[in-house]
Amino acid sequence: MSFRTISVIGLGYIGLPTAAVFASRKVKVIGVDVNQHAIDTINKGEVHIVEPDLDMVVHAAVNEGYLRATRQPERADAFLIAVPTPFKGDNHEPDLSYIKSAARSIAPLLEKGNLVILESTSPVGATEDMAAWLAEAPPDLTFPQQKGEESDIRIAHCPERVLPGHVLRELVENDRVVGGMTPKCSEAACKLYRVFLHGECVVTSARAAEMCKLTENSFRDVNIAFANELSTICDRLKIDVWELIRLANLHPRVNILQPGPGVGGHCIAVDPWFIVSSAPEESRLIATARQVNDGKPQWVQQKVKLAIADFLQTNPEKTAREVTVACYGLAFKPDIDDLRESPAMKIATSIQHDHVGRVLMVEPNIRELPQKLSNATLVSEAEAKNEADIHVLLVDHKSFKAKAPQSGIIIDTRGIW
Ligand code: SAJ
Repeated sequence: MSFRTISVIGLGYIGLPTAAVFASRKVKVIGVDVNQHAIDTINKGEVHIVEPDLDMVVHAAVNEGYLRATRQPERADAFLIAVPTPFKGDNHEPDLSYIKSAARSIAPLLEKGNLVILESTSPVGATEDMAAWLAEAPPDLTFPQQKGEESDIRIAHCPERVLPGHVLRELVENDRVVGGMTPKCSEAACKLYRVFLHGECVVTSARAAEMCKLTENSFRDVNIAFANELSTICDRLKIDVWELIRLANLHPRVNILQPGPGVGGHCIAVDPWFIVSSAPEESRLIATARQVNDGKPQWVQQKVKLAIADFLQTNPEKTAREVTVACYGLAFKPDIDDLRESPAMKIATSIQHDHVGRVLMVEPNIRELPQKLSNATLVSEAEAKNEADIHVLLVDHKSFKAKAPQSGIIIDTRGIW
């Protein structure tokens, strides 16, 4: 099996860097997306997402003719599906509609010997579902669920595990869990990733690979929930949680993560629900951790309300309308511009909604505030530090660490001031 042409379906935070890295190894890559703006941007050699150095790699890949983006899927030797898998409804059921439509869009193009890899983080069983959707179209091809090792089409799940902000390095260096529907499917997938991979390809079943990815993110979520719970306990007991964690972490077998305003992003706050929804009675700890982390923004909002009340009590000449609140950081984690699923955004939006006085926003990584925050004002860090009465630190961006505000009440959800 040789891979002269690879098609990557979904050109987002995972698909685009993956497509660009394959193309940088001089493999012809066809990127497919439903977003016309993304396609036009990529075909100009530019990027529609922020990730360090990605612009350079995409620019080179497009200019040298190895990467091209299109709306319509085309024939290829291997297809890599990297589309979103959000959840839906109150029970946080996984929404596989993007995988389904990606699978159905490539099914009519499949040819004997093709490899299809699902990279999207998925609930256990999703690769088998995808295989069934792929098998709906071509009547003359066989699939692993029907013919095992003799199948015409190879199918595997190889979850991405890269950290936003470090994607290009981690794509190449991280070990890869490769879950083929059969051993030959795994072998084909490993061969494909070895085009650029420096890490190991570790082979398992598709179901174990699905569960492995969910486990990694649930592990982190549960551990952050422990830190977040400690922070609210310490607040009640009047203990500095940051010092406490530093002290406890001196123990050789203790490694507590950092509390914050909640858990954001599209992975850690989502993936644990896929485990919970497939085994609700057994996933008590994982579900509770989700609730602890999801409850943290509200706890911070309450702290802000109490701080405003305190401020008014010590400054009786002022009315609430004359109190200025500043929020520092809106992104879902430090030193990125991604505001989606951000607990900081949730808190800032509620402050803007509840507070009658001025609300200032400091976010050095964006140029204008999103629509949701249209009643607030985007200002520099220095202006906020000069003008605000209440300072709410929500994201530990590097630039914020230099100096704490010298006056006013500080609510530091990250422990840097
Ligand atoms: N956070 C804390 N305290 C901490 C660490 C993180 O509050 O000590 C918060 C962050 O501020 C952020 C959220 O957790 O709001 C998630 O950030 P993150 O840096 O932990 O993870 P992500 O979502 O950027 O990327 C994760 C990674 N998974 C793990 O580290 C197990 C990454 O490797 C995955 O590829 C990615 O999810 C994904 O795509 O699934």
